[in-house]
Amino acid sequence: MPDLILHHYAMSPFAEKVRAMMGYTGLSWSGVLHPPQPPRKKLMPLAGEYRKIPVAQIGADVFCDTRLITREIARLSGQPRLALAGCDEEVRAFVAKTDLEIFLACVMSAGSPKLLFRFWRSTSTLTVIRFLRDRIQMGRTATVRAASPKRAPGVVKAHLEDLESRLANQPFLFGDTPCIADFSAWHGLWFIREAAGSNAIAPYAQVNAWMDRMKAFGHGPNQPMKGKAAWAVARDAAPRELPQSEDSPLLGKPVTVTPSDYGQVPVSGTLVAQLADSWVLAREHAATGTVHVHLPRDGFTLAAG
Ligand SMILES: N[C@@H](CCC(=O)N[C@@H](CS)C(=O)NCC(=O)O)C(=O)O
Repeated sequence: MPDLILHHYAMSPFAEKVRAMMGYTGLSWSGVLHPPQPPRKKLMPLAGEYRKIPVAQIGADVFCDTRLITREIARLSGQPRLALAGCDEEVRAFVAKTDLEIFLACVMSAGSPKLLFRFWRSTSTLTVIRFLRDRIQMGRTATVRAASPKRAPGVVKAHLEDLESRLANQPFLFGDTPCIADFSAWHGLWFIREAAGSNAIAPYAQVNAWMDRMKAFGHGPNQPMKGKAAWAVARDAAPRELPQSEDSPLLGKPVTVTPSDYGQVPVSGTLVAQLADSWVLAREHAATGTVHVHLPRDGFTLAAG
C-alpha cells in the first residue's frame, strides 16, 4: 500500500498542488474524497476540527497544511527543493505571497457562471448552495482580505507578467527543475485555466508552455480509498517517533492550534512536541486510536486549551 493518503476534493487548488507534486515525484498515493465544505465526517476522527483541505496521512500521523504536506513529500522522494526548508529566502517569499495573496486573487478572478455550472454539474444544487454559503461566511470571518473582484484580475496580471519574465530563459520558475514555488504557482493558475476553463492566461506564451509542462507530470500512480479504510490504517499504526521537542510550558497539556488567516477553527489536542516548524498534537478517537496531528507554526497560533 502507498505510504501517503491524501484527503482532498477534485476542485481544491491546494489539493491540486499536492496531486501535481505527487505526479512529479512518481510516488504512489491513495486518495480519500471529502465534500468541498464541512462537515467532513470522514476526516474529523483523523484531523479533528481542522477545516481546510488538503490533509495528508501517513499511518497514524496526520499533516495539516501544504507547508507540512510538501515537507513529507520532499522527505519521501528525497527531493529537498520540494519543501520550503530546502529552498532559499527568495523562493520562500515567492511561495508565501503566491499561496495567499495570489491564490485568493486567482480564485476571485476565476469565479464565473461557467465555473459555477461546471461545479454544479459535478455535484448537486444543494452542495452548490451549501458551498456558497460556507465560503461567504469564511470570507466574512477571515483576517486576510482577498482582492475585490474588480482588483483581482490586475493582481493576477502582474503575477503572470512576473512568471513570464522568469520563464524567458529557464523551463521552471527558479531553474532547470521544478521546486516548491512551481507547484505553488501552478495550483492558482490551474484553477483559472483548467478548473474554470478561462482563457485569461492565453496571452502569456511562456506561462502556458510551463503550465503544459506542469500538467504533463499528471498526478502519479494513485488509487481511491474509503474514509473508513483510512481510519483503519491509522488504527493499525502507531504515530512515528518524535524528534526532541523544544521546551514549552504547554507540553503535555491540552492546547489548541488555529490558522491565523481564514478558516480559523481551533484544532484541539494534547501538545506532544514543539518543533522548529510545527506543533504536534495527540488526539484520540475510537475509529483511529491515537493519532498525531502535525500543524505548522508559521501562519498558526498556539494557545492553552
Ligand atoms: N494554507 C493552506 C490553505 C489550504 C486551503 O485554503 N484550502 C482550501 C481549498 S483549496 C480550503 O480549505 N477551503 C475551505 C474548505 O475547503 O473548507 C494550505 O497550504 O494547505
